[in-house]
Amino acid sequence: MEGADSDPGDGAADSADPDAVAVAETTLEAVAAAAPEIRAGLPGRRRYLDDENPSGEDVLAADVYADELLEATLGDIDGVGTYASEERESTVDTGDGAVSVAVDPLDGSSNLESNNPMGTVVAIYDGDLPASGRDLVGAGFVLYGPVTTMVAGVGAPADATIREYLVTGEGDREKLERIELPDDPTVYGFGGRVPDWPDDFATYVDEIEDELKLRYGGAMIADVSQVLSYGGVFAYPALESAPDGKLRLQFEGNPVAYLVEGAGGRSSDGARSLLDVEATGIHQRVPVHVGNEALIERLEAALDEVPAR
Ligand code: P6P
Repeated sequence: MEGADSDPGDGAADSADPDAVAVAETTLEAVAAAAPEIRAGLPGRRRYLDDENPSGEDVLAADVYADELLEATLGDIDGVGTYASEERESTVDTGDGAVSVAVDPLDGSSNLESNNPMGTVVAIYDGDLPASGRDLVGAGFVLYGPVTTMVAGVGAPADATIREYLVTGEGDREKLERIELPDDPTVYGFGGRVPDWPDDFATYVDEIEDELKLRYGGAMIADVSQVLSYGGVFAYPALESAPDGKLRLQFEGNPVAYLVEGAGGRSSDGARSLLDVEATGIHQRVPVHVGNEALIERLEAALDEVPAR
């Protein structure tokens, strides 16, 4: 199994508790180890259950399967004291560890029906939940695409080196490239419906849509993977019908902000880094915008007054 993500030469995670960083590394290894089993369980679990998750979304058999597998796997890790999931109303006490893991077991699971990419997102916080993104000591996502990959980093947000790994059939990680956002952005992808976008966001879209190619696939981590590969911007913005947007801070916003900022980009709720958004609940929603710094700066300039969060 491979060593820590933060290369000593890249400013190893010395501003986070080394014990918590070690737990983060173990957690990411465990998620990679579970990935082949999650992927193998998808074909037979494409049916919807007569159930909703705490965010009121329909639940697939695959969501429950991945959630239960991850709780069993991650809850056993020494140092992990709390397991939280998008699929569960409240946190699960898994022991006396100081680290909390927050997972979106299958981000974009509605893509199972159309056989489009989806993934598993994990955020590893040093402390109790809900937590600020500044308390992250690691984050990553597994992308179930044509091949299974993981994008991950460990350490405090400012210290993390973000890398891609190939996840082998045995659940090992083969280190690939360090990820740095390309300077010249190429793609954009925005959630919601045009009539539901506030005027200020629609103005921003008008401004950039002739410069970039539309890439939106309905699974945040697949769309963020496009941004990490080609440069650009992904957003699930505030909507007229949902002023806090759709995505959850603890399970989606914070980890992708950690990864994109670690890759040299920026994140924003419309006014500030997602990592600086106050944590008020484990299922709190937040508008998510991540990508190249210049595109995020133009977004923040285009938006009218954004409420303090
Ligand atoms: P919509 C998946 O359900 C998810 O939480 C994110 O992965 C994705 O970005 C978004 O919702 C897609 O939402 O409204 O386009 O189906």
